[in-house]
Amino acid sequence: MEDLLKLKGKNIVVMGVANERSIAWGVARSLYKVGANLIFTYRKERSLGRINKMLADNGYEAKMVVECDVNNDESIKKAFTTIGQEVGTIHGVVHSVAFANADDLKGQFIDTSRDGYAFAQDTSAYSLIAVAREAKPFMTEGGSIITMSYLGAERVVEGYNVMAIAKASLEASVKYLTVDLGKDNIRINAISAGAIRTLAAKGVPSFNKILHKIEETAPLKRNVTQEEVGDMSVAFLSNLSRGVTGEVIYVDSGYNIMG
Ligand code: N5H
Repeated sequence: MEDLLKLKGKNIVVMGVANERSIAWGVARSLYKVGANLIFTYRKERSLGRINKMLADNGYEAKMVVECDVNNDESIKKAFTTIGQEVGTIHGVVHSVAFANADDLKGQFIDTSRDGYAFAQDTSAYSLIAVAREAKPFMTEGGSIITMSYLGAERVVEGYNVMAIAKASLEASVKYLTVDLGKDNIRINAISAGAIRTLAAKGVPSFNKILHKIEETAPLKRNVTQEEVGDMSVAFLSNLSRGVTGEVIYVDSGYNIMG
């Protein structure tokens, strides 16, 4: 049978696995199904422990697990150099990382602090630019980069506040990065995932209400899963999407198109 995906044996870097609920873990599971080699990056020691346990529990093997603090240029450079030297060629990167101070997610948007704004931008949007820059020298066969966004980048979603501005930057960064990466046949796209119960969503009081509204309103009348985002990610990382770059695709049961 013809291999349409061409992901077997390809080296894909997955950034942002914190636990089983992480979207990045959904992407990893889908990538394992199609035979990719995975390299994970983590920031917290606690995440490293969890990743190793999750790999063992599921009988998966990672090619590498590497420390990477996306707030630090040196750390990003070191991580990708280490990966590049070990695996040779990087074929894809999954950027599934974001952070905003809890204080800036509470209360009114107008009260967003200068530091909190900068930190959310740095972690959630600038990090993609820095990662693309450091991955590029090792993506010598062309490749694909994906990042995770959310509807709040486009529309006012109550409570998303400082994160919304960071995701708007992230989506614009995807578009601007296409030009520099395109010369080397590297594509970059974003997936705008529907609401999924992850660690990032923990402690959000309105979260159940949001999930309910989606069940009622979305054309598919249900919420989406990490696996569904994972499968769309595989499409974006694979040869099937070779003519697509600079897109934001919604994996949200169609919720975003409803009036
Ligand atoms: C409208 C909503 C609900 C309200 C907004 C949620 C925003 C979440 C995004 C950020 C990334 C969450 C965040 O940084 C939380 C931290 O302040 C505290 N949490 C942590 O430190 C945990 C332990 C670590 C693992 O978190 C991170 N980020 O490292 C949006 C929701 C309907 C959808 C949603 C939840 C979107 C999204 O961007 O994740």
